Amino acid sequence: MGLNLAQKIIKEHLITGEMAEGSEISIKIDQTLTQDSTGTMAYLQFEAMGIPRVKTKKSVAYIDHNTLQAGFENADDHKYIQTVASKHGVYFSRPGNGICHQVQLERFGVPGMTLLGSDSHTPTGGGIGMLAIGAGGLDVAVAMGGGPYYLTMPKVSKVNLKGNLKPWVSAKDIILEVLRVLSVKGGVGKVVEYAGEGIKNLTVPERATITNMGAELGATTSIFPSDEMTKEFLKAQGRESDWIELKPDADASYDEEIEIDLDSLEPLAAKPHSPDNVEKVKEIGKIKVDQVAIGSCTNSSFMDMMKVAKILKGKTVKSDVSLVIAPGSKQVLTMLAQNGALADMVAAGARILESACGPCIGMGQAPKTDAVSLRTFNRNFEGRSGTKSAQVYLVSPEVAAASAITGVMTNPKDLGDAPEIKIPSEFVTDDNMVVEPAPEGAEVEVVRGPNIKPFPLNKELGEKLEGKALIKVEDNITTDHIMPSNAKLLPYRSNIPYLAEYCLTPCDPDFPKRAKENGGGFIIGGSNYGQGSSREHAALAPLQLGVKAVITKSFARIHMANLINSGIIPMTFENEADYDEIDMGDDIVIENIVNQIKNGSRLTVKNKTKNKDIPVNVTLSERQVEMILAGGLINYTKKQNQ
Ligand code: MIC
Ligand code: SF4
Repeated sequence: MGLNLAQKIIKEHLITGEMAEGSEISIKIDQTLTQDSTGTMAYLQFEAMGIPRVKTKKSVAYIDHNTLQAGFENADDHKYIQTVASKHGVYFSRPGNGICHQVQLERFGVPGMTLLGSDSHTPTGGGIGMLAIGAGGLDVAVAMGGGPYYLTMPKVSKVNLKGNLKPWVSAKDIILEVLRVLSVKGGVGKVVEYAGEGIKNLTVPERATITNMGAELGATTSIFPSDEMTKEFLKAQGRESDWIELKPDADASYDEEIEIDLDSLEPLAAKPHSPDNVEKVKEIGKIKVDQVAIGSCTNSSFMDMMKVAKILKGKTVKSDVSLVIAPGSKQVLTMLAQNGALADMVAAGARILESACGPCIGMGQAPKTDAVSLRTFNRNFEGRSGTKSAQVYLVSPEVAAASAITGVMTNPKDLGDAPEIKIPSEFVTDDNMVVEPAPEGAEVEVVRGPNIKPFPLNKELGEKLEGKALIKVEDNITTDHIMPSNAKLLPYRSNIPYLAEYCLTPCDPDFPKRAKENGGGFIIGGSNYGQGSSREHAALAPLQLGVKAVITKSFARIHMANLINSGIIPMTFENEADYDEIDMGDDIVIENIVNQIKNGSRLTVKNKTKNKDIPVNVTLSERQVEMILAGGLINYTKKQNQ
């Protein structure tokens, strides 16, 4: 039996384990990326490992998230990242150079290579045929040091694209349709591989929109083949020599297959407050719009921006709509400036933001109370925009631009003929905003501002775990709930004690206080707990507050790995109905836990308040068992090196 694309790249990079679905494997990582909101922690952890120089083919540190300098904190973190990167052999992408995923795709991505990034949208690189995976900062630090990346051998799902997109329908609508079909849990444990006639006409940036938002499926990653289209893109980026052809074997098999008919696809939108709450734009109707935001790592390519510019040209943004546009990279912004499209946007009344994440991570542009905000982004979790009552809809650049002009949610088909945008045969390439690391052995002073605080470390697991159920939350809790991010909190990504004061506060403002008063305890959650971002702060903040274990119906992949890395035990109810058997405030005990964990995956949790034994599963590999016993990955590594 032949191999599919994902299996081929995994096979090439396999270090340990068997490529049997569900078993733990480890792979070699060729490239890493970090960004500034997860990067400080990743480099602090890298430094703690004591490895002088990164061992990857290329590691890049981006500054793209914390770009509001309301105080010294972000600027301090940037200086730390720049100096620590230089010292240890990491390229540094300066603020202004663009969003990590967009720049990585344009300038560094190589088909067939593996990329590990401390950001959940790292799978953007799948658009160019990379096996690109998002992970916690500590896993990325290990990979930078040349260590393997451990993951569960995924299933591979094939998404067969049939036909061709009709005018005004775009790549964003494809991924929204996949989300509608599969849901935000549908990709867990899977790689989503795109195939079929329909992929031939999709350009690399369009493919990247699709693989980017595959993160919202909970997938390990998403990937396209590397074909003529990929070659054209790399050639236009002046990197034709990086191209190789990559496709699945003709007799490759897949664990599941879905088909999407591009011909019948229509403009779609994800309604509040979940990326899979998808409906046709024409069915949602002409609701009044207050804000439109165009950009983010999902939709900020040159072609996306050109579509927007063409729609805006000669028009004026409706008087009660605020339109903000953030081109994804310096390359994109330069080209828009050179060809006049930027002038068309500005003339129409668009507010141009720097090439960075910006409003996507709540760094400015919080909408007004109860606002309807249309965004070309990838996440519309409640409150992520900075305004809890805002109604955020995720849409394509075409729908966004059309609606900015009319002031109501608009099916762009109503505008008449669609503009024709061709991918350029040559992009403007100038990597002058990427700083090369200092030569090996050179003296580099790593600058640490007062904002950088030591991160919490867990202890060896004791004989018994005991404490209160500190909080009980429902299904699909995101890391934005667990560790919110906004303009006020992002500056503290290197200060866990401060951040911990806000842990889970969107669910319950008293959680941090209660956790501290009780000396820690347990979190009880529903299914897909921890979906969304890769931020390990969503594990480190609970650790700081003394959380010992999280008991849920199921976990999202990256968050579960981050919990284990921190030595917090992820447990799942054997019978989902037992979720009802624990209430907030109940006293919980797990006796003899070390032996229980060593002897198998089934543990007994005693709810002392209700006098009830509840069976839970702790599904860990042997390596993860050792990590939990040692109190997390750092303690485990130290122990191994003793
Ligand atoms: C996000 O989109 O939520 C982020 C901000 O990029 C995160 C990373 C972070 O929390 O810093 C992600 O997606 O991993
Ligand atoms: Fe940045 Fe938003 Fe992309 Fe996260 S999803 S990397 S915040 S643009």
